[in-house]
Amino acid sequence: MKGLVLRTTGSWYRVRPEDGSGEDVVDCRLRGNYRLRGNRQTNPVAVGDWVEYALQEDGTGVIAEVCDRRNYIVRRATKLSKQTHVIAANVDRLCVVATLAFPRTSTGFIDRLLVTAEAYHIPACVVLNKVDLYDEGMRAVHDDLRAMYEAVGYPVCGVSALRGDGIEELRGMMKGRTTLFCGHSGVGKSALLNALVPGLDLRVGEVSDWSEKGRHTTTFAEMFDISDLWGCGEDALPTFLIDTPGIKEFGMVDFRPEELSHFFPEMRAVLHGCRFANCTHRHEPQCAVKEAVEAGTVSTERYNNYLGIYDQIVADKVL
Ligand SMILES: Nc1nc2c(ncn2[C@@H]2O[C@H](COP(=O)(O)OP(=O)(O)O)[C@@H](O)[C@H]2O)c(=O)[nH]1
Ligand SMILES: [Mg+2]
Ligand SMILES: [Zn+2]
Repeated sequence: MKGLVLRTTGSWYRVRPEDGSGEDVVDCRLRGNYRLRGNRQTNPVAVGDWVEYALQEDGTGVIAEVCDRRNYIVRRATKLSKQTHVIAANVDRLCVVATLAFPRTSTGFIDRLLVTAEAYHIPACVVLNKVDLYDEGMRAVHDDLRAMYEAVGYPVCGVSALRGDGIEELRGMMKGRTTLFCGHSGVGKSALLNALVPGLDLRVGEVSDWSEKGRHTTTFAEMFDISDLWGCGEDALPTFLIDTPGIKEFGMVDFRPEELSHFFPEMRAVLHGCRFANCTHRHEPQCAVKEAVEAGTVSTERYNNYLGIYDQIVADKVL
């Protein structure tokens, strides 16, 4: 039988049968001799995967096979590990949830997620939550960030899960798609999903950065079918949201330093103009990217984040 993985918790996978409706789910395990495809991945099955499973007498299932993925997105399993963790599979959009209030998200973190989304060909957007907490200074920073990311082509949405600002707009952006929500713990991902989906009732503010300190908690993402927000039964528009636990640092994997600038769309647009084909856009003469930074068409902030990520990738390769 075929089904969709809605949740993974350690060795159990919650699967919804392809022809199942509403609350039908089967808790599955992996077949005992299941082979990891490439042994670098810590999780062979991720939320969003379609799987083939067999139903057991006790009502649980055994997953025999993971169907081909349309796409997926990965991060480093732990800080210095070479292993990768698949965050989710078969998604239409990555929604980077950030906030300028507490805990303030750096553009460095946002850009690591955006670069990864580019590398895996997943469209991305940025949601800035907690606008209800803004003072004038934060409002100004918000407007600058919005201008910066929109100029690159990423939709930006200012919202308040608490007060309701921007929720209707965000709902419109989710419609008919599978959207993956990623961001630091505490930025309000769960609160946002609750605001988007009446009755969802996710726990808010439960996982604090403090309790996770020093240990790497297993990542349990969860996918919600919210198709019924836009019609009923057969007519409902297939719409899914994926909530993820907070990511402290987003570890990128498998990037080569020389290809990094291709994942900054505004740099990709000009880098054919560099004098050297293998230009790294750091210290080379006649670099079209550096010229674009000076002309203001590539923002200094994004360029600095490029340099930071570049150095980090190089350092990781040496390890
Ligand atoms: N003021 C304000 N607080 C919010 C907002 N959204 C979430 N919070 C608070 O931020 C904390 C973390 O929210 P949560 O949804 O658990 O964050 P998550 O870790 O990203 O899922 C909770 O105490 C929420 O009440 C918002 O829009 N405004
Ligand atoms: Mg949460
Ligand atoms: Zn260059």
